[in-house]
Amino acid sequence: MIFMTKAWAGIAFGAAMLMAGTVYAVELKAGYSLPETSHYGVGAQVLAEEIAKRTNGKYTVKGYPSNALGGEREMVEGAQIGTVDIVLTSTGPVGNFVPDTLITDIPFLFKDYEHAHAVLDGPIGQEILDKFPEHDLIALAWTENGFRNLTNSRHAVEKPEDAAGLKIRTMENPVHMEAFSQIGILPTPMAFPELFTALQQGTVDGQENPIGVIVSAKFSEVQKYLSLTNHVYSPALIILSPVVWDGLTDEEKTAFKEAAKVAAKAMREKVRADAESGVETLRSQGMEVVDNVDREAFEKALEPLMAKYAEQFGKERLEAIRNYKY
Ligand code: EAX
Repeated sequence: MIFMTKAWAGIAFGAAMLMAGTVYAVELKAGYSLPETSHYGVGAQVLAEEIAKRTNGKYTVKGYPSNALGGEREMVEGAQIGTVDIVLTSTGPVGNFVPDTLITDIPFLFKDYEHAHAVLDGPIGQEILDKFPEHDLIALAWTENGFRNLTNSRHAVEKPEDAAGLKIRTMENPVHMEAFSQIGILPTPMAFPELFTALQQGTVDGQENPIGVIVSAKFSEVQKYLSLTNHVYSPALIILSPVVWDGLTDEEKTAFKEAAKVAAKAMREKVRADAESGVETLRSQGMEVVDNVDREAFEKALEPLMAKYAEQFGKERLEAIRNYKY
């Protein structure tokens, strides 16, 4: 399957469709990086219900949690060639495929959940989703991973100077790596499936993720300090393979998009609930929580990068996001 070309995958999918016309429903594989109990699990479950309902059972969705289909970068690659049908993923590695998403990964860009939702669900977000087909991917909807927070095994981090010198795993994302370097952190890009072991063995001192991810991935077992940095909003996407998309009727395409919107909303609600309850959970599991983080100092430390971002992404586009009315 791994070496299957897109054309072959298309033929195989076509054959499955013919059978669907007679007896079988078409089962789509939906991969994600966290357990079923996570926000991604909620998203996959709701997506499955909504797609089955809206296509009268012609399509079913089977979830593959916990990186069963590979890390997020591998799953997106799989979607491009049709070996993976659906991916629920953070934007982490997506900028390597669709560079237009990188603007959404800039630290301190979104002020709060409402700001992020308004921008991503509005014309700016839609413009980015429209770029996916040029890169052999279909983005059905924006959804959410959450605001990211720093954990480490060395010491409490309150301000940028405390973080300097730490070896921190980042996602495979150039914007994140650059931002961490700017603070004096040693960024180590790594796929999520390798992260728990890397933390356990001390290959890296820390990592950063939304509270719901830190809870689901059980990072409290291998990390002592949690700093509530909320340094960057981490969007997520529901991605469909173009091999599947090309075989859908117009009505089915609408059904898939509508289903993804419902799933995206359920996922966002779970992210919010986890962020609210998760800090206490992590504390009770023995993490020391730093809640007086000097966020202004972190934002200031990143200022020198902003001129570069303005050049890279366009000053007007950045301002349109920052000043978006919601
Ligand atoms: O999407 O790689 C990451 O840190 C992501 O936030 C995680 O896989 C959830």
